Amino acid sequence: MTAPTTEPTRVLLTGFEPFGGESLNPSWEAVRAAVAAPLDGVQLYAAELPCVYGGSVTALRAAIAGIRPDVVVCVGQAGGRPDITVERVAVNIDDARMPDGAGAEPIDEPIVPGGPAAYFATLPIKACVAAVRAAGLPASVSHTAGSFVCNHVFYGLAHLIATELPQMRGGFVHVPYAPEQVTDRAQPSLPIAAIAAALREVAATAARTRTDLRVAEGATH
Ligand code: PCA
Repeated sequence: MTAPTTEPTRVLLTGFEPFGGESLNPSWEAVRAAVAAPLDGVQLYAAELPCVYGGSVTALRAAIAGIRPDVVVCVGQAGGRPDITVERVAVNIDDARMPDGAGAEPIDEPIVPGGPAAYFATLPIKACVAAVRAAGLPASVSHTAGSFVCNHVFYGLAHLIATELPQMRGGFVHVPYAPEQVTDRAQPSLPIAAIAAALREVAATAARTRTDLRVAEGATH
């Protein structure tokens, strides 16, 4: 008799193209590395998104339509942050001090006019943080993904889940610079291989965990 086979959970990881004059984006480099080896019980997929407000969500939707993932974890660079940050909330605003890759500089524009002010990630964010820490890497919950393209794509993903794909789960992870980006700056960094290992922990945890840990990970400010 053959053992019953369970379908692997399909997890799509996305990273961004370089922006802000950088020669690489650690999010995409780490996503690429993260999907290069098999992961137990999980089928990993990767897609690179442009650093453009509307275009990022268009590319994300196309990737989701082709891959039909169970879980989506979008990943972006948060230069200056020292650790892997699992985002809790996406807000319905585009407003940043730098233009996107297509030169757009929106001020206080809703991402979805009339949409909810915010969405929460539908991933077990605290379990993901715990898993990254257990792998020996620094991680925390973040309560803002900013109001640039990363927040935009996170909100777009959450809106897609809320309105069209309720079976799918998704969230966003911000990652620090890679060391090669900060050789001339006193800024925190993590090697791409470490970021990739952290993303594999997040993917595996999100795939197998539906009820989050009940531990305090909030912030006082
Ligand atoms: N980080 C930017 C956009 C693309 C990326 O990798 C952000 O945090 O909004």
